[in-house]
Amino acid sequence: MKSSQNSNGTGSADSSDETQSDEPQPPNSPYLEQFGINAGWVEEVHDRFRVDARSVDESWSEEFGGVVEARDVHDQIRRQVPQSRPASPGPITRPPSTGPIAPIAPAPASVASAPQPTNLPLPNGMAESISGGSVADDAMMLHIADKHARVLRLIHAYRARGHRVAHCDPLGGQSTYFPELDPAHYGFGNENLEEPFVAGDLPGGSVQTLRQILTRLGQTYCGPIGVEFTHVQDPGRKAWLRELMEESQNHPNLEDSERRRILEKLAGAELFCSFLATKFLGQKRFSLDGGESLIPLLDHIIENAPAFGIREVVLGMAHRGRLNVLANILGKSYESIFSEFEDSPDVDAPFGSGDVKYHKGFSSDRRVATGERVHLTLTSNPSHLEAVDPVVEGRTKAKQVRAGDADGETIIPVIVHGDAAFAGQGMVAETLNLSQLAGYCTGGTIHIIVNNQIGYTTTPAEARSTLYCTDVAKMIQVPVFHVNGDHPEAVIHVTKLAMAYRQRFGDDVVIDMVCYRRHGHNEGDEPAFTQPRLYRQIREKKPVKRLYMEKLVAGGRITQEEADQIDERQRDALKEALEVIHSKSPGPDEPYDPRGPWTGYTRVRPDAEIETAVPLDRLREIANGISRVPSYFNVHKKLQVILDQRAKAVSEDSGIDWGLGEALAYGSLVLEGTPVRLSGQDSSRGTFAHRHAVLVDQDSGEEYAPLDHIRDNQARFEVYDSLLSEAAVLGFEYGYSLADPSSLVLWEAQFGDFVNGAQVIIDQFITSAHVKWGRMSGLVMLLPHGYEGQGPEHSSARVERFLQTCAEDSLQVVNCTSSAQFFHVLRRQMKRTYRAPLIIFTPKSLLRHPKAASSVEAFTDGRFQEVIDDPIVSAKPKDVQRVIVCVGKVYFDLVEARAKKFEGREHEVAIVRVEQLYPWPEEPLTEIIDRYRNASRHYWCQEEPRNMGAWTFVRDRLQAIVGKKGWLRYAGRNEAASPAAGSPRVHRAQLQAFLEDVFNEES
Ligand SMILES: Cc1ncc(C[n+]2csc(CCOP(=O)(O)OP(=O)(O)O)c2C)c(N)n1
Ligand SMILES: [Mg+2]
Repeated sequence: MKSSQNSNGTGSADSSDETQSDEPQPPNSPYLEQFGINAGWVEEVHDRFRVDARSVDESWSEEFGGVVEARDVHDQIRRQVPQSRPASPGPITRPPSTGPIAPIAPAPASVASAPQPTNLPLPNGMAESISGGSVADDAMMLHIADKHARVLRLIHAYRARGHRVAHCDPLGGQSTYFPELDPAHYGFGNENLEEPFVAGDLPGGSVQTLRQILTRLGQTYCGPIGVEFTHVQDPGRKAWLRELMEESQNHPNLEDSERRRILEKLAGAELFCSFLATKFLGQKRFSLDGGESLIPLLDHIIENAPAFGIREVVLGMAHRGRLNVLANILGKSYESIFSEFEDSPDVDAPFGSGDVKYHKGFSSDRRVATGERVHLTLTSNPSHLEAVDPVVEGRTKAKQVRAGDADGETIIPVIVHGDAAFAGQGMVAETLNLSQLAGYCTGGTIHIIVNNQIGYTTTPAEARSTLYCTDVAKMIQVPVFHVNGDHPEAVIHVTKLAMAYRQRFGDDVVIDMVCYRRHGHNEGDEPAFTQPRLYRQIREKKPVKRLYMEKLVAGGRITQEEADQIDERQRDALKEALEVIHSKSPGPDEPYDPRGPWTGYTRVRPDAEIETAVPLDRLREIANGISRVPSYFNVHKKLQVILDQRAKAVSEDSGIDWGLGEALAYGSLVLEGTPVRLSGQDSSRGTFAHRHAVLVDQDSGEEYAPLDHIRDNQARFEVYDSLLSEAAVLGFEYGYSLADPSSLVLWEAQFGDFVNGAQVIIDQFITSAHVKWGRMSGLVMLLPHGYEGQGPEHSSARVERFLQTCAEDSLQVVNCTSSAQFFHVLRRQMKRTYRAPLIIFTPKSLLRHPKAASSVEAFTDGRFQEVIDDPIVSAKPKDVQRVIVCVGKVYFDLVEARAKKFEGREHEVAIVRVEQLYPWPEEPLTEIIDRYRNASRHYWCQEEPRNMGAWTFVRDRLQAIVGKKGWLRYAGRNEAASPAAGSPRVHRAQLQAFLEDVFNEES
């Protein structure tokens, strides 16, 4: 039902107008008396009546006083006040003395001239028609109700819009006037300040003077803290936060010991910045100067973590202040950090090319003041801003799952962002969107924006279309605290609120710490080139530590000597560390010894192949298990047929297709104690309706995953249909794999073509994290790939791009041609202690191709074959004239074409499948090629265009194997700009053309 406060047509769910949202509004409907709770509905009828009198039942016409009189009734009622009311004195500028209230500047002309309360009497008969009482009493009653209602609107306006004039900007850039916060906007002036009003749910009494009301509201919502929270739809969350803030008036009330700690942390932050600046002049360090309050903020989270039951914090952050955080929060030794400035890394470190100092991760155990320990992990991250966000989330999730922390109460993610990046990067929205989804929820992330009001040289006006850099976060219904970074106590206060909120409600929270950047983007930049006026102002600003220290000294909280001692201690520690590094070279700061869950895993690829076969009775148990549902469960009829076929395929050995092969792999792993987690768009059913890992009861809609119910004491099987994102979901799964090497973690693209939407995660993490940061991952990517005439966006998973990054054992890249091969490679991924990401180009049409199905024996006896020799010709290798080495489903096209073109002479052509492209299977391939010693023609055949697929990767490697036997020829599509033709006819013609080529006896 539409309520009176929403007569403009916007629903309460619309957060675009928060003053009109779901807060209780004063009852100002003219129909309230007569129609009680139906007043809103009557108003709705009235609204329709006003637009078109014929659209409502005739009986209403009289009620609404006829067409013409009805039109303005609502407005008139609102404007009526009794004769005795004094004329409005106009807007007040600032209520006197009792303390700061909202900084209310004189109203602009438009507001001053807005309709003010007038002294008009009610028109004859109006009051009677409403209440049936006497004119004078009713008019008075309405006047009083209206006045109180206006105060309640004012109160709500402060809650919703107080942040618009809050003093959040240390550079003083915030507005000083916002019309809805001006008492004059509601018809109040100085003469009303001492009048008592109904204060609704505002703490301080149900009746308060306007001055008291304004004072509390101003202090709560318009000081150094501005809060956006009325967009949160849940009344419970909103009320909880509102009470906490209004009771305390958002005043920190800290103990002296807390104040001293803040000062120490600020001193540590500031001295670290200035020390690096003087000792390592001109080197990039992305200093925190201007945003030093980040350090006491993070310190507060960690120090207070145990009190909230938190024992581990997983951090992610970009360049700004990272070194400072490493030193002052994670406790990375100054020596280690300085040694990186001296560029004296340990050249014998067991992993590759490394990374710059402000990207490296670190972890430590920190003992807090109470003696309890908090484990801290700062995730390594690339320059690519915000790309680390989903990685932090996935990593946290895995840690939570391993620890049995279902609600995310003991292990929490904290991500520090830049203002420009938070507003600009789509990854932020994608990651926020994961936050409440089953399978991805981490119980709430504390987001901290180091809002220095600039991004490189870009100002906020250029960097975003939104009011705040944090506006994107409002989409997930979470509070946003804007706070002035020059007020460290206020920063700590919002941190307390944010932590408490996160722990209580399991939601994300955002702290927008508004500060400034004292230097250029990096220390070599001259900021005045682009922001001369801003930097003139910044140059004159006192650093936050100085401001705070002066405040504490002036308030008698600390003596000047004590303050100096704090500085001195920090300075000495820094100096000492520098001396140590000059006298001895420190070792690598993050030893590459696999620790914790990684103990026993290795990045050194084993030479020996591992057994991955599974005994027949185990296969039967799995096949029966996945075909079984609880007796009450009503499976779709067609699916029941598929389930029955699956059980039979194993018991009768009638061919195990792709979907079943995959299920057998997962089933065997969970029975062996290895958890399986698969996520991707529509992955539970499978894009191609081949997986059916989750069944849906046709009556109740209940879901059931048979793979999770094969046996009582099995490991978890989880499959999640993800949000429609590639980058964040892949980043999440990669992060998950970082913290859990003993689970099979898979991400599936809907079509492999969409994988380039996640390119940054692939390039910056999956393929290179090992050599940059020494991080292992056993993530599996399933990328449907294959040329089937479905056009340029449903054909190619961009094989070439993965192969281009293959070096130093960065990846394993496979393209299997049978269900058993798929089964074995999935099992191999977990059965070895070797961990490297596995890219699998998965099929589409082959999913149901009888030739891609495998016999039971291939599961009970086999293992993954990196290369598959031709089963037809291998008995008579000497007869082979032509060797075609291929990859993927084109193998089946080649076999078919050979049967036609070399009918009766098939044994003259060997078709060899490379199932693993990287690591390149040189040895088995050499053995096979050498066996066909009489062959004079050697081809590489692929279905992708020549400039794509594996050709450029394979050419030199395969030619080296073919050697003097001849030159390697290419058979495949011609070079192309787009991966595949749009027309199925062209697609077929291209296929025919290269099949002609490869079997052409003249060539
Ligand atoms: C995805 C991406 N695009 C561009 C850059 C280059 N870049 C580095 S820092 C920066 C500005 C970041 O501004 P902000 O997020 O406000 O952080 P600040 O440096 O101000 O702390 C840019 C554009 C990058 N690192 N990543
Ligand atoms: Mg910035």
